[in-house]
Amino acid sequence: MPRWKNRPEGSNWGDFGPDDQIGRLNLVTPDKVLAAVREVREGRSFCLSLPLDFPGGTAINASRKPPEVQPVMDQGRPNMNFPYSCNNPHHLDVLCDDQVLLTLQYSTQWDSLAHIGQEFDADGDGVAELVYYNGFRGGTHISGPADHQTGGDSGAPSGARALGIEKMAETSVQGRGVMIDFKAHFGEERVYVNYDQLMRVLEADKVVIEKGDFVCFRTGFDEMLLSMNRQPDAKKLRSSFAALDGRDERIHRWIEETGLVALIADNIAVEATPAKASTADRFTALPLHEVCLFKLGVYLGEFWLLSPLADWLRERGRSRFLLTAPPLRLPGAVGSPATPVATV
Ligand code: UVW
Repeated sequence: MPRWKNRPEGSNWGDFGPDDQIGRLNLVTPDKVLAAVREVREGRSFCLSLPLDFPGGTAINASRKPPEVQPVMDQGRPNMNFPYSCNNPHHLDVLCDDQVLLTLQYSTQWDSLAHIGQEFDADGDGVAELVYYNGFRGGTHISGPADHQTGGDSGAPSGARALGIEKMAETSVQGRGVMIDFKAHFGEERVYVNYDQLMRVLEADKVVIEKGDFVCFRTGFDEMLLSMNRQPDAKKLRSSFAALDGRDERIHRWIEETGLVALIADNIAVEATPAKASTADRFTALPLHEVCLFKLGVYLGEFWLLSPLADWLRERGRSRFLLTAPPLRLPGAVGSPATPVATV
């Protein structure tokens, strides 16, 4: 049985196959990787991850907590600076072994295609289901301990049995990155960047986006966040910097038509949040998340450290680089920290 009869307007469900779980990553062909490798001219690399304990605290998002690193316990003893001689006087080794309680989308991260779905009538029976990219279902494929519609327990373990972040990791996530430098054009001003403004930036900087590209937006948010040194002023951060206007339908069409694989930004959500008001009775709070994750299988990268790379590229009149950015191959997770590398 197909999982859906109705596909959302403007979506590509089924175009990569009825059971596709990787979306636009299908477009990163060997030729695309070779084209990306040809962007490497100086052999210099940039780490595109913040320290994973940034932003710091919970001011940016009350439900996402900073990582807690703890020692692994062995028979009640913490495995930090543990001399093996405690167990065997002949041994010289000293052991450190740790574990972490990690909110996977706290800091530099990827959203998997299981991160945001929608109440949508995919089976055409007149009743909306909880549905994700390519018709995978909440409850059946992606589950959590609570059934929020009935208010009861679901009895199911938490996790994504389809569309999980491991599917992304299995592709290696390597290809051509392209930098779009909003900071250079808009400074620190809070701007909801619409399609016309985006096109003007691309034209001014001679940036060309092609099918299979990973598209990065440097806004300047990363520099301000780092300067706040783990005590973020959320109000100031949220009222500064340019970000994409997720309600602009011409931006939706641009994402659809370019064939880009991912939108990546140094800010909280790639798109400007809160999104502009909608007049519809029911509408998405995160319109670019809807277009990208739910409709098109386009990935979102957030809280990346982009400014040092963007400055370096701009000084040399360049915008393209080799990007290597696998998430954790953690089965069932819906997001993941990343330590992306740009090579130029
Ligand atoms: C939400 O905040 C719901 O998502 P994201 O972290 O992808 O912006």
